[in-house]
Amino acid sequence: MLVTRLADIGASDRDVHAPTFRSRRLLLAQDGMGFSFHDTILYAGSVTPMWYRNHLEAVYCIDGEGELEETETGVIHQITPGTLYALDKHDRHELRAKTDLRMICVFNPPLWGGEVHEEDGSYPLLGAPPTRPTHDRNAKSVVTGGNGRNRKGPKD
Ligand code: 9YT
Repeated sequence: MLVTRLADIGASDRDVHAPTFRSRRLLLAQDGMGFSFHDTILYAGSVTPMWYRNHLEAVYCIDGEGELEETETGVIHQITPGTLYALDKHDRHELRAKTDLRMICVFNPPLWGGEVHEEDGSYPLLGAPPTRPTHDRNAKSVVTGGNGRNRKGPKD
């Protein structure tokens, strides 16, 4: 079992600052879950165009208010706590935060950490996620400070 806490994520590649958002990455590829799990704050008044060509992403709003525009069609969705959207077609989109927006984001394949948006609003694909046995009863629990201790990187 892995146990990690937001409060323990220190300055590391798990805490990414971008011009329009801050993303704290609680689970990354090297954690072996097959997805990454982020707690992201998009800043009030910000506009973020995105296009995750290489990833599928599900996003669940837990705080704040905003607007999501599907770039292809111009369709606009209101984003409020309890709203989830899933980019199942690698959809181009733009997120406009009316207030600070707190979003829980899940990426498949998982990010490795440190990724920032490329010019087209995508994240690069850095490598295949590691696999781990799903029924290893002898595996030890891991409690991590969240800043990379106890965790393996893509080159390990
Ligand atoms: C929905 C959203 O917050 N997108 C931008 C950030 C991205 N989800 C991330 O890196 O956590």
